[in-house]
Amino acid sequence: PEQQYLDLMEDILARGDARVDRTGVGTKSLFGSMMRFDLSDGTVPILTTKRVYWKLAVKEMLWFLTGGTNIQPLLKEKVTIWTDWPLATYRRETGEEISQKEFEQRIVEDDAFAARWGELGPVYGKQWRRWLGPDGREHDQIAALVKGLRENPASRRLLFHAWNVPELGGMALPPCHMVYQYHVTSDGRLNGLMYQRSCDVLLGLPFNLTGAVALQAMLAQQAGLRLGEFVWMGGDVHLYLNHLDAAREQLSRTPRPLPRMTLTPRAESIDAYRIEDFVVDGYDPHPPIKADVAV
Ligand code: THF
Repeated sequence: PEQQYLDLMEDILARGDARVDRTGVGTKSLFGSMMRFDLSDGTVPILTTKRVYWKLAVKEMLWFLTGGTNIQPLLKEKVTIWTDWPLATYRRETGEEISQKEFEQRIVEDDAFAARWGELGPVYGKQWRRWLGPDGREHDQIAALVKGLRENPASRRLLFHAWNVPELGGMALPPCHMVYQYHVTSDGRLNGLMYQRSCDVLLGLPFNLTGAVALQAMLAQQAGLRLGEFVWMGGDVHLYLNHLDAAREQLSRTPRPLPRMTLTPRAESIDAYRIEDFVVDGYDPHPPIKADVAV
């Protein structure tokens, strides 16, 4: 199963179109890709060819589910993967040469500072939990999804979406993993599909896969279903040019068996999960591979 990821990486190295992207770093890019992971045996695509900090990815997913869009709660949980964007804004607007550490500390300790500088705009959490309708009413897509899975499992409308066109301009970054759709089989298994319009294969994708399967496991538990398949689909799928050596290093490694993820006995709602509820067994990865994120 992990081989699909390595094949994708190799394919991008071999055939990717080298082009200049928004960040100015440059990428090698392919368009249109799919991977499928069978979750029914308990395994999850937490990659083994490098260490994936899966708790960070699950904490990020739990933060999305809170509906939050400020990085302060993430930083309180020691998740620093979203700091770069508010930090760049802060430096640009104030001209102050603050270090990342110092900026993060101020966000954590100073609520007013966090409110002013830690906000990402109406990103994932806002759209998932509080999509604003034209009549001023807010739509909780996640609550509607859980209800749909329980009451109407044969539905073909079990999905949620983050590409809220009129609000895109206010977001620090428009959503990358923008649609999640679910499907319940006749024997009570939950299949999930995530569509990602733009995918940083080295740094982002391992996190995005982990977050998506953690969400699928929570949804399955809430709806009394077992896990089926997870399908990932990518649009612009790329390796940043400063990640090519890291990718080659990862490709030189042999995948090990995927770990298993279980949830401790049932949280009473989709909002009640904590990081302690996620148990990953048999995770024996190769060493981490360091790389810088393009902002
Ligand atoms: N922008 C870009 N260029 N790539 C992305 O993957 C990405 N995201 C989110 C938003 N914009 C993006 C941010 N997600 C890491 C992981 C996920 C991120 C950003 C950064 C990262 O650096 N991971 C390191 C470890 C981090 C740590 O230890 O704190 C790693 O080695 O995995 C995709 O959703």
